[in-house]
Amino acid sequence: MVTPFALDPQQRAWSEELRALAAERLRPLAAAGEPGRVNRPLVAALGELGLLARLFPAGRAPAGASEGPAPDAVRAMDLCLLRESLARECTEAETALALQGLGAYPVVQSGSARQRARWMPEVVAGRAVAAFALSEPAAGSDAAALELRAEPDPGGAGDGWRLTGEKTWISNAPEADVYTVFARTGQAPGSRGVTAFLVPGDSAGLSGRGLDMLSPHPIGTLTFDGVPVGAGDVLGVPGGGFRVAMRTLDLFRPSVGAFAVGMARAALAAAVAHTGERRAFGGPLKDLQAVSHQLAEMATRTEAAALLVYAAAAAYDAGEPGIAARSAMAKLFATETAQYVVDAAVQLHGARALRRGHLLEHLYREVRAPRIYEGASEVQRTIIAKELYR
Ligand code: COS
Repeated sequence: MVTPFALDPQQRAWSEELRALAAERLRPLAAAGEPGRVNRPLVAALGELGLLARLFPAGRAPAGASEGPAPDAVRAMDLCLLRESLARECTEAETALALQGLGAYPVVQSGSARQRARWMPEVVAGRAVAAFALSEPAAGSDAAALELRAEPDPGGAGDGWRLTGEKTWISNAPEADVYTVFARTGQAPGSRGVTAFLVPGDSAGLSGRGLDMLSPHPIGTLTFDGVPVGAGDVLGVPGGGFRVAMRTLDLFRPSVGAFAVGMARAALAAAVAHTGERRAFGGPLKDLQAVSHQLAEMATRTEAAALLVYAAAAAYDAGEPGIAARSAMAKLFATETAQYVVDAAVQLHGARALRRGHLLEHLYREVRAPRIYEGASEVQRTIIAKELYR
């Protein structure tokens, strides 16, 4: 029997298929990649295997999407199952897929037919690499404080701007082919004065450099030195950029939770295998109650995190109210849980888990950043608390 709290048989079968693809086809490509650089063969494989097409089923939004949400353009549950399943076998593939999604979803959600036609087929094929550029040196958690200036372009056709300023901690920068960039147009304060633009990576005046971060994928800064953009590059409407960003994060936050659940499941499976085999004090480790209770706690919290993620994704797909808070809860709980589970799995393995190249050494590095990006745990609590008083 399938209950509302379980994946259905097709979803389970698809998850298994994805894991097999990740282990057999994507892991070798990930292993051949250069740390800190975009792995283009990996992104291309995500296209060739049809995984990006599953993420963006139409490659474009339904008619009218530029005025409002396009709920069937991206299925949150599909996004979550993709991310969880890939993460169990190959976090690099997971992240490459997620960044294509995060960078290009604003085009599906708020882009014009021309913008979608220009970029989505390339993104879906894995030929164009996308990125989401919101954070700045002085605007991380407080996204509405962003300062990148979009000033009317006196030399332009009359409907253009020039972008001047800096973005930082941008995944896939400076190598992406197209960026969703949030800039300040006009004098309106805070979130009201923000506009989203689509900026090609080879735009005049745009440069960047990589940052040496705890991350296998590239993260960098972008410097905008009078980068020209026109009315046709606006995503949505001028002044509507903050909503574009927040609605994108509403979709992606549960899926960050799904990434975390995938890592937690991988760590738990490793810990179960190890404690079943490793002998100490006259028997397998699992026979020690301190060990078995630890495994039980890890399994219980992972299951709870998965259920919260699936519930938030299902609510998103059903168009239910209160999505911002449910999204925030899923991300908060799952990322904090994964940190706990991976750390506990390391402890159960002892020194061998810290050897460079061990699965848990890899997961221990990978599990930290999701508690910070797309809104730190503290930001998620702020969003949840705000909803309580709405
Ligand atoms: N969907 C649609 N609109 C939303 C929204 C959402 N989920 N959340 C906020 N908005 C709208 C609000 O309705 C409000 O609109 P009005 O001015 O018309 O009333 C506007 O956006 C501002 O909202 P709010 O006052 O809540 O904004 P704050 O400046 O208080 O910021 C947080 C809210 C903290 C939630 C936001 O800054 C944030 O998400 N920070 C983290 C940023 C982040 O995740 N960065 C990671 C980058 S990607 S790695």
